Amino acid sequence: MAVAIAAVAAFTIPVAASPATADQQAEDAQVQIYEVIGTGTSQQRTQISRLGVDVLGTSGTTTTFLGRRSDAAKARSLGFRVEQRGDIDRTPGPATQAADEFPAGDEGYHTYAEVTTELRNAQSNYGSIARLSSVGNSYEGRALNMLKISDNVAMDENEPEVLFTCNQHAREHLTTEMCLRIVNRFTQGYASDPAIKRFVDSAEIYVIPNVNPDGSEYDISGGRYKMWRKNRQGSGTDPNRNWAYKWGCCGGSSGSPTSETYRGTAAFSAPETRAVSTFVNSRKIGGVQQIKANIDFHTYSELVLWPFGYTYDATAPGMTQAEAQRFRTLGRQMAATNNYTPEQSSDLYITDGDINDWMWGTHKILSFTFEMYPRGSSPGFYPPDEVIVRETTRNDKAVDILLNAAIG
Ligand code: CXA
Ligand code: CA
Ligand code: CA
Ligand code: CA
Ligand code: ZN
Repeated sequence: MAVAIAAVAAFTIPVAASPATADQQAEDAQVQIYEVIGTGTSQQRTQISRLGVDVLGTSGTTTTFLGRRSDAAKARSLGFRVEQRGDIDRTPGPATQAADEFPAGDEGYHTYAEVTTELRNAQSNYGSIARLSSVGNSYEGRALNMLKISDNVAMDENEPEVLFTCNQHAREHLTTEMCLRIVNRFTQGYASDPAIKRFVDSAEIYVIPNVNPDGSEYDISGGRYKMWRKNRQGSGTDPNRNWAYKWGCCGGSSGSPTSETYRGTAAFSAPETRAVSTFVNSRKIGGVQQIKANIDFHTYSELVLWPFGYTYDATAPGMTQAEAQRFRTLGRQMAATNNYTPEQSSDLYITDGDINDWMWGTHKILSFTFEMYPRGSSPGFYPPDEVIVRETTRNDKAVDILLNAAIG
């Protein structure tokens, strides 16, 4: 409670307060990386995430977050040891400018334009099994590209559907590469690999490589990374706190627009989550949801997560013991193939308005989050492009397990 009041005060008081010096303002605006020691339990990590700071990841008993000096002070006042690690320069560039490339040395990553080109190429090279569309537009007007992969791709066949989503969080660029890996594997492998052919012939696979293209373009604009997480609507909404199932219910998101976990003004106030959800809703045909399974890719921490995020309880209204067991079994099977750690997402910390809770809570879609490489805070969100192949192929078997679960 005290935290929420402080957050509100931070927005209302400065109007009347004596003006801060330029130096003070610059220092306040400067976000820094902090490590909080002694956060080995989900309750402790939830305490940190409830500060409204940007939790970058957790490793053992240390949680790394991005925030201001005042946030570090709040964590200390909760009794944690907090150490500063480094700081971030977010000098803004023009909002809608396309980024030509990733920062020097990381050109192997795909910009939004490069992703679009890849998807167009997939459609033109494999037109009978790959079809490019868009589920809508981002806040700044970028098409939210989606590639469908299936035999008879132009037809809506009676086949189980599976959705892969990537890049809800701007700086999690490795996830976009994961979606491109899925696209390339299932198109290029179709003619030669019988296992791939079986998946493509018996399912309808949807891939959305950039759920948050405005954010990821902003993150790489100007030739250096900005550690940006949210979309680019106002001060930014956290897409993964903006989904409509128990939105804002449980202290797992923030009502403050400058918070890194800002939930937005309403569920689906972000055009990006709204568009993806409208697509998913449209796949409910004759009362039957066609999409059976989903992986939403994030970085980092090497985790396989499942719902619910809003409660520590494994069972809840809409999640029976048998259903929870199904998530656990499937999550563990997938994690056994990529050596990630499997757990219910609230074992990490409480979230509300996340994608998995909505997919399962609203549509009974088996929805997982994969937090990809690395396990710990180095190299964090910005692994060198040399690791892309290794860290995306690492999930091939897990993706196949999910497809098999959907095909049944
Ligand atoms: C997460 C993902 C899905 C449900 C609950 C929790 C973790 C995710 C987040 O906080 O949205 N972590 S991340 N990628 O560092 O932001
Ligand atoms: Ca590139
Ligand atoms: Ca088909
Ligand atoms: Ca269908
Ligand atoms: Zn994320």
